Amino acid sequence: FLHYGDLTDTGNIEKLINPIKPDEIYHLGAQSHVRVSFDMPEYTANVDALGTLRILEAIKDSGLPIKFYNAASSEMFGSSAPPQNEKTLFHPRSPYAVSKIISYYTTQNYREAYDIFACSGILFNHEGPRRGESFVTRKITLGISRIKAGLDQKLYLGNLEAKRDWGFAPEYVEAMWLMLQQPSPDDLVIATGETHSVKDFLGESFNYAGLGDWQKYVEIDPRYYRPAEVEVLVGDSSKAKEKLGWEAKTKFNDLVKIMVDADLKQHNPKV
Ligand code: G4F
Repeated sequence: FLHYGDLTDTGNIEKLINPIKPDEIYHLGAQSHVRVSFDMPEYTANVDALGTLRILEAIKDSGLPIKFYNAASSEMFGSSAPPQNEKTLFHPRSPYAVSKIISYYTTQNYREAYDIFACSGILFNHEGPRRGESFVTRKITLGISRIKAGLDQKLYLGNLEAKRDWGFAPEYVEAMWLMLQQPSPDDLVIATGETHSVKDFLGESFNYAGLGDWQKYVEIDPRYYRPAEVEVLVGDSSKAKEKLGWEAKTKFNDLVKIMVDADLKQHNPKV
């Protein structure tokens, strides 16, 4: 059943939790765009940092044995050297990352102070055909399908040198669920352990779509640069492997194929 809610509205969250009496809460709500967080830092902090606090307060006050999953983020590691794991120091590079660090420590604090079964998943970038259209992987695969359909001639992007550890979202959702099925709550890194640049994604996807050299189609638009960038993310999820038996199955090349195929179907129904 779809209930309406708002992470900035404390009373509304309390009014939802008490009658629903959920066994588990997967808290994925956020202003999740890193670039946008520089334009709307206060709103981002209100939703991403205080939103988590509001849910945890409501859980505490309800007295119900609710298990809580908090979506933390690999962005929290920022400019800390890779590979990044649960012991890596946070060095945030955006208002989004700072807000996620607050949500991470709030979750840890409610676990320790009030014995709430509360975990944070530190998920590295997870992608797929349902990825929002303004995130770089989907922007590229959607751009390819629009170029192939004759709707666009160019694709405008920002920093192509950034490297990310890109995995397949459905597998990451399974990891979230597994975290709440454990005997005790813990914080875990979820990642593939591989890293690729935006340029690598362009090369692989344009080639797979049969368009050839991506450089013929891509232009740089400085509007997409960020005031501070996260250069390299590579996750070490060996703790998740040991505790959950979880490992990423879909690696970079297959992820690119899944996303290109899905978007080509959208604009080229015969493909
Ligand atoms: O796809 P992105 O916007 O993802 P980003 O910033 O890594 O954040 C995503 O993953 C995080 C997990 O680590 C989540 F917490 C967060 O909510 C979000 O889902 O950008 C990836 C890289 C960046 O370095 C960016 O500068 O791609 C670069 N990039 C280059 N051109 C671009 C573009 N990013 C976007 N969105 N749009 C561009 O045109």
